[in-house]
Amino acid sequence: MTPHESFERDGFLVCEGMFSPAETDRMRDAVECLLAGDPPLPPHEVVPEPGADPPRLRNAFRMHLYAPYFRDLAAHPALTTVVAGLLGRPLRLYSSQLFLKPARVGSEVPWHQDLPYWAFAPAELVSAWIAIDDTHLGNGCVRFLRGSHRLGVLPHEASGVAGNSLRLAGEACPADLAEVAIEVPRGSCVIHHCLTVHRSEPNASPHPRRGLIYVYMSPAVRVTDASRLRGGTDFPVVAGA
Ligand SMILES: O=C(O)CCC(=O)C(=O)O
Repeated sequence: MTPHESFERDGFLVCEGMFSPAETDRMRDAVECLLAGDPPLPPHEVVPEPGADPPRLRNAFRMHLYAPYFRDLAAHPALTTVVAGLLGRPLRLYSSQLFLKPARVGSEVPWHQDLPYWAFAPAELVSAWIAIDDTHLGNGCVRFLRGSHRLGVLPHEASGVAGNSLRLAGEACPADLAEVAIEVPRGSCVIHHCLTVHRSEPNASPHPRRGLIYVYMSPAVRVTDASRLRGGTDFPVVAGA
């Protein structure tokens, strides 16, 4: 089965070891610099971990707008070759995000699809989730419902969770889909469709579980409501035609 066929079947694609240990160290260092305020991110681009003492960040958004390193990394050929194979060219970057899941206090991410957060059509966006740390059941690895990307946009409701304001409503998702927990070594990349239902549990471990995410869009994607998009509507091409 080709990576494309596997992605079409499951709604996600695991690419173990996409980045070398040295590249992953560089990502980790860039994340740690960012957390130390270099470069500074505006307050509206970060979300603290609720109740953490001392304070910890839960999320950062759109780092590529503030830090050239994160902008350049979005165009890394290892990433764009696989993603353009799924979405086509020219490949555009929508956003970048950090899900930092700090040691012991990292909170859950409720079941959700990504597209209901955004204002795009058609549903031809994917998120490339890069593991800065090894991920496993004990530190809140991401979990997908296999095949859920074929269900269309499901009803969501307010979650009350900082950084993840939406969750799947009630019984929106059929219970017979298999939940797949993604345990991968650092440097791996897991790509998921914008309609694939996913979640993660709290991080109970003594180490952070940091995920760096790039969201890419196909050439066909258009904005349906610009007022709902933070960060503007200038989407850089990261892999040309
Ligand atoms: O990193 C996580 O725990 C969740 C990530 C997520 O929700 C996403 O990539 O859309």
